[in-house]
Amino acid sequence: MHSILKILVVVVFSFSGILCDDAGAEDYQINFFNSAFIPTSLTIEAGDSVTWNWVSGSHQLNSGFPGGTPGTPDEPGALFSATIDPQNPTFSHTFTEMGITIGFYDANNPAQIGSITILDDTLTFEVDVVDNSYIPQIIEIFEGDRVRWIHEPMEMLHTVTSGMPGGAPGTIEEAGALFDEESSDLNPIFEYTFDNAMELPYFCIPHVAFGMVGQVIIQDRFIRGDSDRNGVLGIGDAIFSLGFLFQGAATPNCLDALDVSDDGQVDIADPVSLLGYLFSSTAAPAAPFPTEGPDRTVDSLLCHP
Ligand SMILES: [Cu+2]
Repeated sequence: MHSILKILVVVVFSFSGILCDDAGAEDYQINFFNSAFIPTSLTIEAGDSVTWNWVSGSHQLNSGFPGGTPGTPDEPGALFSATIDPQNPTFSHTFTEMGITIGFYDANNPAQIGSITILDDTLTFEVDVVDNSYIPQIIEIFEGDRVRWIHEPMEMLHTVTSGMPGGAPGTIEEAGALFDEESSDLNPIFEYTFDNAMELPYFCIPHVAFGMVGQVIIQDRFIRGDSDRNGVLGIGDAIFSLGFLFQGAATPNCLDALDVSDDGQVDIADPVSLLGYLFSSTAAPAAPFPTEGPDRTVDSLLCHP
């Protein structure tokens, strides 16, 4: 630990001036006039925040809608409630929900309604079933993503069967444990959503002997910079990274989380940027940050649980 702290001190002083600024999360502004919000609706990503700014009038900002269903995000004030007036001129909220629209309104003037739509950050990946192969044969996705297998027209009958022949019963390798679907002109599209991180082999029952196998690598969603995977960013993450880089600690399962700069490699610049963010208010880590999410930058780093 002693030598790691020395490295820390050296890197903070040597590099803290040269950090670039590509922030992950955005802050959107809504201005609160006497009887209008501008803008009235926004589309944002999870982890972004929205700030309401007082311009005129006196307002009671509530999340939800007037009369919204109790127990849902539509319930008045379920997510936030704030007075916006000259004494309380701004209010900010960071949205971590995903794939939903959240309403807001002025309880002093309930006709004044707005909404924030938070995009879903999942994707659908396509695999072609063609020429006795799955193309691409290996795909790397994140929890929550979908894979769509598309049967090439006129191609002979195949299957998309999870696991492997003789795979251990009761495990994901057991043949057909998760899915066993015909891929044919009659059933040309099969789609599956992967909710859990794992490395899943799959195969074609008629053609496995000819090498018709594939693999889906489902990665864990993560927070960039959270090297030790405890859910929060702190000096421990920088120490963890330096331990891996310079002290021979075992290779972490989620190397992606260590790549603070998202340049596809883990190097000294990563703990340096993290320390800069923590102690010098320099740029925040690239997405996914500050909430867990997928890394859509194509690189060789993976995030396993
Ligand atoms: Cu086949």
